[in-house]
Amino acid sequence: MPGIVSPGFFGRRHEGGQALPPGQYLVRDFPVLSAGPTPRATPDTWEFRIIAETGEQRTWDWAAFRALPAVDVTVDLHCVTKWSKLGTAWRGVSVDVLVEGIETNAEYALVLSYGGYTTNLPLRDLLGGLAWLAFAYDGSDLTPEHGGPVRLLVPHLYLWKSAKWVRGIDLRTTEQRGFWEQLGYHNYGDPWLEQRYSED
Ligand SMILES: Nc1nc2c(c(=O)[nH]1)N[C@H]1C(S)=C(S)[C@@H](COP(=O)(O)O)O[C@H]1N2
Ligand SMILES: [Mo]
Repeated sequence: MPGIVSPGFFGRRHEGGQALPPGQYLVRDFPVLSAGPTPRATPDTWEFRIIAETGEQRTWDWAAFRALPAVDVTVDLHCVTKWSKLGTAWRGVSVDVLVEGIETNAEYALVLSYGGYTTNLPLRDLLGGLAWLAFAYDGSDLTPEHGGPVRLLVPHLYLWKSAKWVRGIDLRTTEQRGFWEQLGYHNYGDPWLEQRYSED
């Protein structure tokens, strides 16, 4: 008899019918992983900037950012250190909304955080409803240890791509590797292909 177990219960299924990418295990808590101290970024000083390869820039302060249309998203998180958390609930602004109308030929993005963390990905992986600037988690303001006031959320890639304390995105015609990518993590980081390290 269909419909007894909600299909959402185990999280969204990948094509293979699995909820968990290879090599991952489930956690119920929400681990904190930061490469350095938690930077002080507060709404009164927070700014977010997109810079295109042409030099065109857009900047939002907190009020302008929060005036943008926001959406609720429920997604699964997969960390390269092998924990996965299914069905996490966020509220944020789609990156599509921020990039809309910017003239660019860029194929690459370098994401910049307060505190100096960076991560890189193809620009198309930030667009088409795949990525958000998240400011709330589980119905509350995003806490500093999880990247508040705002973090990037790119759940289809390993979680190191989801930069906490995000402050900007550079749109680039050439690729520049970010913090973990320079240290030997995979350049793309698809959890379903187990792209953990650069040789994977
Ligand atoms: N700015 C910044 N963003 C970051 C990190 C970091 O050290 N600094 N760590 C990354 C890594 S490796 C992971 S697994 C996730 C962890 O997010 P969490 O602490 O909310 O679980 O944040 C990612 N984003
Ligand atoms: Mo990570």
